[in-house]
Amino acid sequence: MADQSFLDWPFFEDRHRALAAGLEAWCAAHLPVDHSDVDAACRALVANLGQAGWLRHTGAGAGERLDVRSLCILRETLARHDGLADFAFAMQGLGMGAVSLFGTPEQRIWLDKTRAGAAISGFALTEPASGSDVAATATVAEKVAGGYRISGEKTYISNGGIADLYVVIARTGEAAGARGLSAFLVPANTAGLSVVERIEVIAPHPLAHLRFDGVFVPDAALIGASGAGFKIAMSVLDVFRSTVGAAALGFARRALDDALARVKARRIGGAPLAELQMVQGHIADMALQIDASALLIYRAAWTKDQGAARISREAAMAKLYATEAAQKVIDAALQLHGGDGVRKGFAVEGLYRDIRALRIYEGASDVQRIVIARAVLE
Ligand code: COS
Repeated sequence: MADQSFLDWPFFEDRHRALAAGLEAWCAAHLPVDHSDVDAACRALVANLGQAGWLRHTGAGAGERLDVRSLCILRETLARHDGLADFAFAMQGLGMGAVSLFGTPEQRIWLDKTRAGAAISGFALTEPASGSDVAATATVAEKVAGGYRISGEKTYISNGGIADLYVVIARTGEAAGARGLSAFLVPANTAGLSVVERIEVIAPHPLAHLRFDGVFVPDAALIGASGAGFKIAMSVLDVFRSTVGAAALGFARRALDDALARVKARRIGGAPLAELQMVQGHIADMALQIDASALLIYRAAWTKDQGAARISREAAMAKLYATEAAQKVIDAALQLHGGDGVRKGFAVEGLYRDIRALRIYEGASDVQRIVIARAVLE
């Protein structure tokens, strides 16, 4: 059982401790799942997480607010048990983040479905020629009578291929660059929207390249104000970037747990590996990086939950530090496993693949450095 002492920190309320205990019991009974068919596994995970009530936390209906500490506890715990379960959970939040923060009552009806596990969502932001540079978005939403026609390509879209709806960022042209984008809610079965390619990656999950070929959406599909798409996307990322850090933290805690079991059981020269000072040095560094990650993540989450309008700096620090630290922790855990570390069937082998993309998606590490530096220089 991973260290839970962080739940005594002043960032948390009793409801968070109850949430962590309840989810821990659920995870022990239901995870990990079979990953051999990731589409089927993700569909089943969304349905099961929805039925169990955990997906309720991924969205905010009218008069509600996203509780970022709960999101982080949920992601950390799910990731510790099964990376795909964390993915299925997280995407319901990221996909619908714009609706939770800025949606109309009519758009929020979709939230009832995604929060119940009855619909799957995706966030269509990245494009072939604009990943880090959102202001360079080329997908166009042309104003026509009664709505918009969206044309362009989106790539690396998580849940692409299995999603029931996407939030799409497209250029509406109110101004050049960041000030000329808008956000739209687009059901996946809308005419002209197609999956061009399914993308396979080192930690398999549903991922696709999408094409929008004159996709018509009504005026009611516009989320927030026209021209506000960049700020909407950034506000969503402000909330969810700390949760990416939390997922990395969950992976790192699992790696440390497995490394501890290994070095206590495995003997060398007649004594457990754990008695070697060089091994203890690794363990100390791993534990330190885990606690530092947790402090940054829950600082960011708590700050947002206290009502801060923007937590760009705190969220960027949490994501940058926690994802980079988790990579090091997992690498050390793998090393302590010797040959077994790279062998399929050992959790550290999967964690080694699971962690890598977290240093890239929702803002690569160098983007986080830009965000932090700008905030500090201000
Ligand atoms: N919340 C609200 N508003 C924000 C914001 C935030 N977190 N971040 C920026 N803004 C506002 C700025 O205040 C600015 O407003 P004004 O035009 O009124 O001054 C506007 O948005 C443009 O901001 P900025 O000048 O910082 O835009 P840049 O193009 O320089 O943004 C970065 C640069 C790299 C920070 C941005 O493009 C980014 O985060 N990229 C990574 C995207 C990403 O995570 N992609 C992965 C997608 S996987 S889902």
